[in-house]
Parts: sequence; structure tokens; C-alpha cells
Amino acid sequence: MTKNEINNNEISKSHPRYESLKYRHKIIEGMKNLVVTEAGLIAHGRGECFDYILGEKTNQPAENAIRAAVASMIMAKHPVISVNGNIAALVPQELAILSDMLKAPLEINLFYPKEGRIKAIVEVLEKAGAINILGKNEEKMVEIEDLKSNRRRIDPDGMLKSDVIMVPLEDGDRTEVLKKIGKKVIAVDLNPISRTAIWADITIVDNIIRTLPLMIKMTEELKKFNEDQLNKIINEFDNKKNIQDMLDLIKRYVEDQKKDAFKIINQ
Ligand code: PTJ
Repeated sequence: MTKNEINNNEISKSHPRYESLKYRHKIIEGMKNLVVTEAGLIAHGRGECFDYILGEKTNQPAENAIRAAVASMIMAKHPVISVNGNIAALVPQELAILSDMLKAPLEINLFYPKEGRIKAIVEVLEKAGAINILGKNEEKMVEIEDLKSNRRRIDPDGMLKSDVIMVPLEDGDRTEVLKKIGKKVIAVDLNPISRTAIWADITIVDNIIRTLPLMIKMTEELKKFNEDQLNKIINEFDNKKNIQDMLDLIKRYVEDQKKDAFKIINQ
């Protein structure tokens, strides 16, 4: 047992921040195993900060976005889920389940390449039961023009031929480029005003640890819908309004905290 696992076991379930600490440790363990890049720790911290001011729950606009995302993935001819180090460390089982239910391959696509990282992520995903994993054969990859980062390298059997791509916890400018080459992009990002969030067709402003279980549940439900019903969900969804609703929620949450936060010291 590694030292960190010992620390992890020491977190008491009664700790008021147990859930948050549990996922922190998954990220730390992931970094030690090469799954997560060093910058992944910082990205996780930024996510935690936004999660805090969203009340650490899946809010209604996020649920609406998840519904539209699932309908789009079911209607897609070639849906793909992009996988980076953070999500492989946080939710590998859920990724495997959703990939299977939606017949959407998991394509490993990393911003920070490093010797051994792809292999480490493949191992984690396979251990979690994932079968259709792409992005692991370096020689096969092709490059998207107009993108400078390592994310330009995509799999011809995955993102290249896909029509709908889900990009959880994404950095920078890839979403913009993916849209320019005709892809529909679903982002999962706790920051509602990141470039990715703004450019995406469907932006789920929620923590990936809550989003994926809900996507699995909704896939079970929406798979029983016919095409007209699914198209109605997709067409009625307004991403810009949804992001604005999320920003209103943050404003309201902060205003409520201004009034209520000090109550705990009087309990
Ligand atoms: O594994 P790699 O090499 O592909 O790198 C992955 C990271 C995440 C390090 C890379 O993509 C990166 O640097 O991302 P950014 O620019 O930090 O953006 C990540 C976004 O995800 C930020 O807007 C965070 O708020 C958000 N985020 C972090 N944790 C979560 C999250 N959104 C949803 N759920 C989370 N758990």
C-alpha cells in the first residue's frame, strides 16, 4: 500500500468534506500513476472552486443540458467521448458504462503528452471494463489543421469520422476548431465562461462526477424515445440561455451566502 492510500483511508466518512477529499485523492493517486498530468491537479482545484459556488449539486440548467446531450449522443451516427487524464482518474467505470450504452468509443486525447501516459490511461479504462478505446495507436493518428496543441492528434476511426464529440474538462481552443470542421461539441465544464463552455453546442456546467451517473440514467430513459421525441429535446435546447441561467444561479448563490454563511458559527 502506498503512503497516499494510507492517507486516503484515514479520511473519515463523517468528515464534512469527505466527498471532495475522496476525489482529490483519486486525482493525486492518478498523478502518481501517470494517468493525471501535474497541471491536472490545478485544473481540479479550479473545478472545485466553481463547484463550490454552484452549491456542489447538479442544478436544473445542467440537467437540461445533460438531457439534450444524451439525446444528441443517441441520435448521432458516430458519437465519441474524449478522455483526458483527469476523467480517467475520477470516473473510469462510468466512462466504460456510458461508452457501452451509447456505442461511443472512448478516445484518449491528451493536452500534456508524456511517455507512458496513454498506456497508463488504457490500463485504468480497461480495468474499469471499457472495451472500445481509441487514440492509443500513435502511428495511426491524423492531425486537425489550425490546432497547435497536442490535442490536434485524433484517431481516424474516432473523432475524425465522428459527428458528435463529448469533451469533458477541456482546455483552450479545441472546441472552436472542432466546430469549424463540422462537429457537434458537448462540453462538461464547471466554468460556464471558459472558451470551451462558450463555444460548445451543449455546455453541461456540472461536476463530471455527478454528470456521468446522470447521463447513464438518462440514456436508459431516452433510449426508449422515438426520433421525433429526441429531436424535440435537441431543438428546444438553447445553450446561450442555459449558460446565462447558470451565471444567474452563481450570482444568486453568492448573494444567499452573503446572508447565510455566518449562521454556522451561531449553531
Ligand atoms: O490529461 P491532459 O493532458 O489532457 O490534461 C487535462 C487538463 C484538465 C489538465 C487540461 O485539459 C487543462 O489544463 O484543462 P484546463 O484548461 O485547466 O481546463 C479544465 C476545465 O475543467 C476548467 O474550466 C475547470 O473548471 C474544469 N473542471 C475541473 N474539474 C472539473 C471540471 N469540470 C467538470 N468537472 C470537474 N470535476
